[in-house]
Amino acid sequence: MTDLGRSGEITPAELALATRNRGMPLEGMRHDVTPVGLHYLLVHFDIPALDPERWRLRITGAVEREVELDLDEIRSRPAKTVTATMECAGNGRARLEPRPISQPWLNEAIGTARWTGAPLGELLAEVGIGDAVELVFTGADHGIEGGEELDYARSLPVGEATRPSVLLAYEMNGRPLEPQHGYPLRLLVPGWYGMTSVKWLTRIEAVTEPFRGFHQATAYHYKQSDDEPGEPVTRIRPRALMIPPGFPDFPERRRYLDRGHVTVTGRAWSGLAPIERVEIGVDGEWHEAELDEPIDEWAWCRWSWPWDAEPGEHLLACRATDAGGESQPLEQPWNVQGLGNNLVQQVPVLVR
Ligand SMILES: Nc1nc2c(c(=O)[nH]1)N[C@H]1C(S)=C(S)[C@@H](COP(=O)(O)O)O[C@H]1N2
Ligand SMILES: [Mo]
Repeated sequence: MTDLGRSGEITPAELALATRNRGMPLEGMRHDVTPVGLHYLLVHFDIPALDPERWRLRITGAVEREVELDLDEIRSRPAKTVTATMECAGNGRARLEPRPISQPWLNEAIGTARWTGAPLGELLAEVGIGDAVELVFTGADHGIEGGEELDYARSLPVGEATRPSVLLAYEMNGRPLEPQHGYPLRLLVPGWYGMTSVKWLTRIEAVTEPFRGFHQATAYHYKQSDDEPGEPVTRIRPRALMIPPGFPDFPERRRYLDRGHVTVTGRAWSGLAPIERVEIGVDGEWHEAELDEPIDEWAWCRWSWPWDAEPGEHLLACRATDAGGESQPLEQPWNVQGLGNNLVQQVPVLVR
């Protein structure tokens, strides 16, 4: 295995997805907060063109009081800023063999942003959601997926949706959301894989039965075959990634570096529990990295490890463990949709 994942023909559909959506180049991990243009991007259908003057958020369904809010009304509510690491549930998909056909991520579907918005729980307390079990979040984007024509929509149990860090976010890194990241308003659910944070939000519906829409009940499930229901994908599994050290060649991106002292650095995160430990592997031998404090409750932490690099070919690896004891596999389990693949990253390097 190399750092570039599996071979096998890339289909035209995968290539089209890969050119529309982008990953964060791993050297972007040198920033605590990812510049917006480096943050990963995933859009299923087309980016909607929403006029902020005409745009409204409707809160409907099993609520005591239905409301329709414009952007100024949401922006004038008490605001909160949360720095959160977001990761696509499909990150690592292109390493699976056989490779599920969807966005072919290797490692780079990640980013950490400072999201500002109105806490959702406070708004829900005002409209009253008495006997609702879930909230359904619908985006303005529309398309066909799984043979159905639909809007992008996902639900969350009430207890998760009302956590204090869950935001109706209108700013990313101190500026209005860019069109591709959900302008004018998106949901932000720290700790959960990215599909939960619905962009271009137009409707929140309180429901008394679990939502069965495609993006909730069929997509985003861990399964071994298409005819089993599988387990829903929820929170982000632990992962550590390193900034590949040295310099690359083009176009193969093999890594080269000079012998002697090298500080190997990267980031680690988990949506399940705080990161407790990061280990660095050199040719199969593991060493303890030094871990910094996370930059916010739901954001990644920086780690570093001093390496005295000897000439020759080496295989570097890194592995995170969180406070719940969850870690990363060395052999990757496969699933139909290619989700939650937090296989240990391996970076072959040539030391001169
Ligand atoms: N409305 C809508 N929301 C969406 C999506 C989408 O296609 N439409 N993609 C989801 C997925 S799969 C991910 S990983 C994140 C990506 O957020 P980003 O592009 O801002 O990084 O948005 C989620 N929210
Ligand atoms: Mo995603």
